[in-house]
Amino acid sequence: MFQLTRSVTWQALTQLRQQTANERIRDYFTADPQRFEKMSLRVGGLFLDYSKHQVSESVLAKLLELADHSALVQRRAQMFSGDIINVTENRPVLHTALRNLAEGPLMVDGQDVMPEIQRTREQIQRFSEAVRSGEWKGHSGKRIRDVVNIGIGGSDLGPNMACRALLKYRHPELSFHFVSNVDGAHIQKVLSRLDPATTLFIVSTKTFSTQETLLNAKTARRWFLETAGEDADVGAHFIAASTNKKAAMEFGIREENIFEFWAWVGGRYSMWSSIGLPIALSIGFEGFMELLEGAYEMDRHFLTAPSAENMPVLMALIGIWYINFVGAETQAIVPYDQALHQLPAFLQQLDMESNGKSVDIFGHPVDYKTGPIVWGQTGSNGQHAFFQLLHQGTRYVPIDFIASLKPEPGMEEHHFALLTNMLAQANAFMEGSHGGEERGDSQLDPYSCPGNRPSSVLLLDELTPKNLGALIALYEHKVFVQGVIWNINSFDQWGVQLGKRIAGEISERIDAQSQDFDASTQGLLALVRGHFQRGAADAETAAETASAPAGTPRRKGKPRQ
Ligand code: G6Q
Repeated sequence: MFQLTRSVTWQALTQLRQQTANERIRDYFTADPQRFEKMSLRVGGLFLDYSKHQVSESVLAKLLELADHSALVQRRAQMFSGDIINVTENRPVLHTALRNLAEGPLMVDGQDVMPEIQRTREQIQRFSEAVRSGEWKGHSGKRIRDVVNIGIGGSDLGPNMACRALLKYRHPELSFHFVSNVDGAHIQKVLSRLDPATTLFIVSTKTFSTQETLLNAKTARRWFLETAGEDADVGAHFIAASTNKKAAMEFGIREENIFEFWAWVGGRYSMWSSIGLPIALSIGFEGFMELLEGAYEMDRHFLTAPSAENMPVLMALIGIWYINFVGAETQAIVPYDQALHQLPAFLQQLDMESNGKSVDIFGHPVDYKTGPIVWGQTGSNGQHAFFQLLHQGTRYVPIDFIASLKPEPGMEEHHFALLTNMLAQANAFMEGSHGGEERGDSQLDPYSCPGNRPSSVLLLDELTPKNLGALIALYEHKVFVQGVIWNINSFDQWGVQLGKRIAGEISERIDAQSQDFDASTQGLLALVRGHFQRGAADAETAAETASAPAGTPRRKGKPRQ
């Protein structure tokens, strides 16, 4: 059986790491004045500079060999053509079909999926145009002014991030709100500002069974019925994006207002589907199509460019270098663009849910690190906060800086400051500083920043729907390539499913006082129970147990009543 870590290329990369560990990135530039030209590339409106990495030419060549020896070409072709690559869920993975703008059929299981994708696109177009023009009326004849997306995880983060990123393209008479958390404070705060007669709720849930979303949707419907309409009016204010038509109809949503999508669209890859409806409502259907077009262009690039010139492949390989050979645990995403402030959260889910796996596609445990911890915040804010650790701390954190070049009219001075701050940081992370040198003391000291810390700079010509589409598709494919090289399934999420199941079981059994749970969970449940059904008695008992010294035996037999 093939073992990645025993492969010749992997071993060679391990050795290369030992040989190059003390090399300084800035010396690569001295040795090769062409490094920036060689290690940067453009795809459409995106420009990537990957020259400030601790990656020498020989390391890069070996990383490319790793990609060549992987199943990348085969698995990429399989993904785009609808083969079942999500093996644990027995599904194809076809978010790329949602933005396929080519003519011709795409056969999955003997069926062309393009006509139904096209039908849903047309439904999104008709509906978004009706709402935006005011033709779609609420129950009392007023036009819609507020749109509330109720969804969580993959049914929230994509449209949420994109609507915020593209805020400047938003319809001036529509406002958008995203409710995800089951904490009632979230929906309460949103509802408190709304007029039910002019509000449209989109219940976004692939399965129509996610507890948080259903509870928020019920609360919204109750609020609507208490403050405005009757049961018969619900249809004018509630629509759904879901694969589960039956459950959506049982909720009271009219069949014609259920926007379909398919099991082969993973939640975190679903903003290109009906889950992207808030985007179409906000920026218009044409803008939504531009978003798809940007992603489609990135798909074509990913499919056709040789690995050495392939943006997602290069980003994936550099990530693998840091994760598997340098030992970095995390990857920072730092957009120098306030409109992209939700991007780190979106990419965190995309990457960590996809590649947070520890068995390979055959179910065997892997003996190498997989997906990194992805985190981040906008610059320049981060400079005044967590950047300190990145400059002087003991961790090694590769950074993706992301910005758009074009300033907003009237904001040139701000934009110039924003971009120069970002470039200054990328430079400072590489160069470092030697406080001691400045004070005539060559020793490393508390004033010194060691430098040699790597970053990529990703520049968008402008933050347009098209460039955003390309940017998101770029990261989707980066994650995919890493998953292929690690030989893991990037498209299931059994950890998320476990959370959903256990939450259901715990809430079902809160009354039954089941002993199926561990002592800690039972003790804590007793505290919770005390606040809901039967007063404080159980809580007190639980608190006694909780405060008992370690080693105090717990009562056996029937759980406490
Ligand atoms: C995404 C995950 C997860 C999912 C949510 C919401 O890939 O599967 O984040 O999107 O749990 O699920 P529903 O859309 O089914 O409500």
